[in-house]
Amino acid sequence: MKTIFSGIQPSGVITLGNYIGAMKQFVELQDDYNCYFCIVDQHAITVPQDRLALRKNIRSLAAFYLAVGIDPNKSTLFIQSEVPAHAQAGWILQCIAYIGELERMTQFKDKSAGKEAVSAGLLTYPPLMAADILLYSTDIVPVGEDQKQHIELTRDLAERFNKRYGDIFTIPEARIPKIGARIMSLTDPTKKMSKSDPNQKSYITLLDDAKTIEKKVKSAVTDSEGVIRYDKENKPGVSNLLTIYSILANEPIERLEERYAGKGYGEFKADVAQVIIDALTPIQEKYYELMESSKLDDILDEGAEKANRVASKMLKKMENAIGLGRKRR
Ligand code: ATP
Ligand code: LTN
Repeated sequence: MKTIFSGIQPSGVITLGNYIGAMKQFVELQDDYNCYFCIVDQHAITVPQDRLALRKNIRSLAAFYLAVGIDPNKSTLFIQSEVPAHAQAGWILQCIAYIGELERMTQFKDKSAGKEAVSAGLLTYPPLMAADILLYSTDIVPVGEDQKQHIELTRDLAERFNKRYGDIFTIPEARIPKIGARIMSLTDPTKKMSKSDPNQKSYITLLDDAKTIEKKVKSAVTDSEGVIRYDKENKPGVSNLLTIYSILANEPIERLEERYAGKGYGEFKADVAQVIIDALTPIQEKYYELMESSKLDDILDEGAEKANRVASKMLKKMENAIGLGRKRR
């Protein structure tokens, strides 16, 4: 069975973008692959985080993974900081990476732009991500479009390491959904929907109630043409709403275009909101149930134990290949 690894940062409440671009695929893949899903809390602290909010978001993300359908009997769910091999392997891979290639990462450029103080961790974020992936001999990494460049760098680092020290790492591949790989912001449909956007109207969280969803979709930026058709270049707002509708209702975009021919944005937006509400209601019910049970901790304990077993073995291999520490007697 091939291995899958993916991670999500506990940097805020999960958005519809995270769900459509990443989590929805995870659920579909877990029957056919050996899956590891990680709460990457060490990545989250590359930008400032409030201590209490971080703790809450970690627990909440674990509950979301399960509420959307990750089955702990099929997949390993764990918290990155509970498996020390990630930071240790991350350090080694930092020493394989070049500063120039890290400075070229668009996520680094976006997140550091205009900031007075930028943490060194924001720059060295991708070698830690490479460690996450390579420790488990991962074949496939399901992610949204924005992470493609990081996976390419992971491949480069793995190949460089293998060439220098011997064939240890499996070279992973990104798996990016054909549609929905980049859900856009509702207030600026030329930017991706992001949970750390300061404007809450720009994203829908998986915990938004029906009224909030209706309001946010109603005020979503579109255009003045008044025609419902998919045209990403010229009609990014309408195209984004069509994408969301199509994925959540499992209907092709062309069929939606036909159904809404001659109809106005008001009616279309009301239906988009309803489709989102219908998709999120059952997830929310399961989420609240999980947050109140102790099941969550048992699952995370078991996940960390399994991940530790696999990751520490690979770390040892890396250290031996490089010549770190002592040879075991
Ligand atoms: P942040 O804004 O804090 O950087 P984020 O919302 O971009 O976070 P991540 O934790 O970085 O979310 O990403 C988790 C997964 O969700 C990744 O696979 C990422 O590619 C995917 N993802 C994030 N935003 C979107 C989006 N707007 N559309 C599709 N996929 C997305
Ligand atoms: N960088 C990713 C989160 C992430 C990840 C990973 C994704 C950290 N480690 C390993 C896939 C595999 C993000 O910002 N979405």
